[in-house]
Amino acid sequence: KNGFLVRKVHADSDGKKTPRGKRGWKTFYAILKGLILYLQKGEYRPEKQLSDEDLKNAVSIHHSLAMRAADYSKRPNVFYLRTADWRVFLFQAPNAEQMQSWITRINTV
Ligand code: I3P
Repeated sequence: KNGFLVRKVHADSDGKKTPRGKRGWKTFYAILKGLILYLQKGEYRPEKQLSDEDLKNAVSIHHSLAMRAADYSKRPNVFYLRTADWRVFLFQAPNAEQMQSWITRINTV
């Protein structure tokens, strides 16, 4: 599954709150391949190679949990992703259908 997602980093590994200055929303082209969610920056081209920075932003979704961010009302279509190492991301999808589709795909790999 691929598509644009806007990401906010809420907690770093071990659940420690991400410090101010690193909590802003950023747009990525997301590519879910196997157990890795790749987050590619910049304009999307199918043939584009992942940069070193893209690889650093990649998230393992093994033993992760995605759920609708029912308590987050500043933006629509936002879901949480909690990873096995207790990082927490918020991702905003372009619409409700895409949000649900990402949640289902992440939780059923
Ligand atoms: C963050 C940025 C986020 C905001 C976050 C800020 O600043 O303004 O948009 O989250 O608030 O810390 P920075 O880019 O300097 O990290 P919201 O959009 O959810 O308000 P937060 O610290 O209360 O999460």
